[in-house]
Amino acid sequence: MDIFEQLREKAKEEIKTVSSSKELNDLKVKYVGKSGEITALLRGMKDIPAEERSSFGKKVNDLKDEVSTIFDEKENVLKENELNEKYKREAIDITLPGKCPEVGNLHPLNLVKNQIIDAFMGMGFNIFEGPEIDTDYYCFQALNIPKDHPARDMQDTFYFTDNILLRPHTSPGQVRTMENNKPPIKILSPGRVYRADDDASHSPMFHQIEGLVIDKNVSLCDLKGLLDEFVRIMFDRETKTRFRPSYFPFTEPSVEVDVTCCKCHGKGCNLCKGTGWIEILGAGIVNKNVLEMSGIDSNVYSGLAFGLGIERIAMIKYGISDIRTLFENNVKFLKQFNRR
Ligand code: FA5
Repeated sequence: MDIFEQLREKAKEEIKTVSSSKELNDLKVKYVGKSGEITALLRGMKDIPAEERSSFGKKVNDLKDEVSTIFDEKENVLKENELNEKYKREAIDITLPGKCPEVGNLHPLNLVKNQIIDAFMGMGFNIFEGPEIDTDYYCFQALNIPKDHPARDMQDTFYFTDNILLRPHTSPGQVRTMENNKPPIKILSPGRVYRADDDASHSPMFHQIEGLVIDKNVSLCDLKGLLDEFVRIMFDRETKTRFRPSYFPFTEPSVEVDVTCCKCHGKGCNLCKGTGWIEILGAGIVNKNVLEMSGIDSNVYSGLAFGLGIERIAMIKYGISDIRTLFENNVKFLKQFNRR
């Protein structure tokens, strides 16, 4: 084999073994670069006899072209392989579900509060929000609970001074509304209330919604019809109500309202402590003393009032057995109430 053939075969063999564009480029420099082995042949032309120089030069150029073509072909193959590898690495499975941004949702207490408000707004109630820090007069005295009355013990209370306290119920809203409005009155007063309570069904801070209707001839019958309809809207048509005689100084007569347990439907279970019933609110016909103290003529007007605990309704509706779960803000718990 002459030098040309030897170089051609050597280059071909080496090109075959190359597996990346970088290696191929290095090899190209080695053969056809400025100081490459084939280019070196041209520099040696001065030693070739003059009559052979032109055919030698042609052979070198032919070899250079041939080897360059092999490099180009190999380069195309390598580029295509590298591109295919890149496509494989970056492949996207478009059938996979997309990543949704996390969206928050309403706290279960707000969900239930809104449902309760919607139910009563549909029956013509308006909203009045009273202050969370209130006076002894509005929290107790104007509600027919004088100083040292034993009924104050039912609501063990947080005081700032002898006269200023965190309201223990939303009933002061009744008084403020009656003082500032003429009958007919139909209001709901939602808000936070505070008591020195703390167990699985009693929280030191909880939420109530007060309802008050003042008009001519308002009776216990109206109260029963109103609350029956509310229970049917909030729970389901199968849920029954039970009115138990009770005592509140600001209503006469007074009742407590129970609903059939949502878990056992009245059979008796751990949630309803075996009774089949769960208490949701206190209510009654507004005491004449309260009407008079607030400037309403009790010979012309009568009224009904009720106060319900939002946590209690949420617990019944969603089968929550410990009230504290509602305030721990465990995200796994809260996500269950996402209504999307
Ligand atoms: C009252 O607070 C009366 N003001 C309700 C009322 C209004 C009666 C108008 C008559 C007329 P009671 O203390 O029972 O009543 O509380 C009402 C509701 O609040 C209860 O049925 C219960 O659902 C809820 N509740 C009471 N204490 C707590 C507590 N510590 N934690 C969570 N919910 C409570």
